[in-house]
Amino acid sequence: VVGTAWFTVAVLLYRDSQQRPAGPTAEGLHRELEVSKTHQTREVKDGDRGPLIPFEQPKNIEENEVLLPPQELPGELGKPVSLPGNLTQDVKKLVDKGWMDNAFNQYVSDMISVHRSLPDPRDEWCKEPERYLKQLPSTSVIICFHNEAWSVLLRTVHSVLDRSPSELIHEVILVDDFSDMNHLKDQLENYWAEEPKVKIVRAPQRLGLIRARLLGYKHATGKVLTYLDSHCECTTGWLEPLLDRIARNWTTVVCPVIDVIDDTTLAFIFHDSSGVNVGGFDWNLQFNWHAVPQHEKERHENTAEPVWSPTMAGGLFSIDREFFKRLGTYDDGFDIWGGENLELSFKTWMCGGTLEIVPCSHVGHIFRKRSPYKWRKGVNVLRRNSVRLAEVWLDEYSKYYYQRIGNEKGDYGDISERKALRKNLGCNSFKWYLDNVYPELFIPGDAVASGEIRNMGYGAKTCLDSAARKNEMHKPLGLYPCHKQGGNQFWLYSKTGEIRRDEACADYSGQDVILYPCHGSKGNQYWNYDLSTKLLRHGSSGKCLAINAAKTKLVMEHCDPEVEYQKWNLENYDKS
Ligand code: LR7
Ligand code: MN
Repeated sequence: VVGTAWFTVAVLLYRDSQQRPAGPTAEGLHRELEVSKTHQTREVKDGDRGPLIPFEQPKNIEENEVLLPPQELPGELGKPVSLPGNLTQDVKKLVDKGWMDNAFNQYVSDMISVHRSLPDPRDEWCKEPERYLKQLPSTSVIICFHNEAWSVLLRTVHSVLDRSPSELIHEVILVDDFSDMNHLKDQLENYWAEEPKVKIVRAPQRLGLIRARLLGYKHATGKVLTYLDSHCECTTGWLEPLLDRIARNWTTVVCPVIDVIDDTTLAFIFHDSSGVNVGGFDWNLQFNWHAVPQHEKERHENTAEPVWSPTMAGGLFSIDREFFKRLGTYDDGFDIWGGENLELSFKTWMCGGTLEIVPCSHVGHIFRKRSPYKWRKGVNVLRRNSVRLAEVWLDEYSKYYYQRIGNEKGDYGDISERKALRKNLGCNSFKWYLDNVYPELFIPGDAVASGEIRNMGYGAKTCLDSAARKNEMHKPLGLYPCHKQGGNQFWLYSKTGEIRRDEACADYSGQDVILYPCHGSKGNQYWNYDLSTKLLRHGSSGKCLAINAAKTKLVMEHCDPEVEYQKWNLENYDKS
């Protein structure tokens, strides 16, 4: 499941790169030049730059100062940094170790200033002086880490201190979740010894990110709490638009736009506000991104205005401390990673709050392709968290998640306190949430059949099988021996004749039967199932779905109700 989770993150990334324009525009470049003018000199501190690949320092400058021309320092203005091809063996080893320890290019990060400049990604709309309230509450910034790289952690903290009005930063709380890397011990304390705003809290044992955040919460005294991952970079003006929303309404929970910091080059890839996405989820209880839906677009005159989002990604958000408390903070039965983002999203909406993404606020995050740290052995942590989530918040809809995990709930501990919390808060139902906040979501109960789709030929042991994730779109739909575990063999046959899971639909246009994003207009995604013949006849081609004799491949054939390998059994087919 660790693999699954990481896979999903990679998929999210892929999806992002598909939906959002990449790289700065001409206007962006113009803004960059303006930024560089304001960053001509800067003090150099310990840890500012890794010593590994030194660059030429200009001569004749005052001690402790570097003349910028920022574009000549590696990574300034968020530019990509690449290593030369002719690295020595020793350097190569260091580069590999950096990747091993962190699942991103630590070596390259170490070359970049922990105060590096970034372009200002804001829309002009965001910069109008009257945009934000004059009196904003101050925030505790809580950053949890388990074994974070030195330069990356420092850059996160400096980006907060360097790019926020000082009076709005009540404190920065670094929660060390029982790291064992040496640089996170005395070296970290010494580094921040003279910065009164930065406090370090140490977990007595490995808590996992959710309980680590709760430990930060216990120490925090600011009016607002702002959570960040430990590998982020805040951009100019990131904080005011977040605090402004909370100042206007204490039950509003806000997220910045999460820009991508490339895991290889550390390039900061920002997105303009017209490309903003909102959060959703699928019935595997995995978070995903969506374009802003039409009904939400219609509420706005400008794309930079805050948008309502059904869910949050999880790591980067601000919330009023009292509101967080009222919502019962997080479920402290959640371990290590996952599910807490949906828990907080659902209860924010269901219990009287609003969740928004604020396009004027941009924070970068290093997206990784795998989890670099240890998870618990012998428990499926993510599933356990998700079952707790489903039991407490999903009402009768929890069954759709359980179908996806073969109805194997496992031991999920005691949830009575969490149920009592929900009851005492008098929260709305999950149905209310789906109807009012996330009407776009496909509800499996609206399907005619749900479960495996089994071919009747060659002993009737073969099922449709695909992970059906974003990066499998346009690839052939697979086959595998039926296993009765849900997962990649769980399909829905919709009222409109789609064979689908989440947003992937079986699609045939004359070549292979592939997965394709569901488009809802029948055509190549329309399959007519005849319960008496058990044939699945394709709409636009009139051919029938079948398997080859090796049971390795789907084929489309002239329909023949006499052959077994054209017949299919759809689980839980609703005959009414
Ligand atoms: O045991 C742990 N203890 C920790 O303190 C495990 C992790 N952590 C720290 C870790 O060092 C990091 O700072 O917790 C933070 C989050 O862990 P990541 O970076 O491994 O998580 P992620 O970025 O892959 O995952 C996203 O989903 C998580 C679900 O539990 C959390 O909500 C993360 O905060 C969240 N990250 C984001 O929302 C950033 C954008 C990603 C997207 C989409
Ligand atoms: Mn992260």
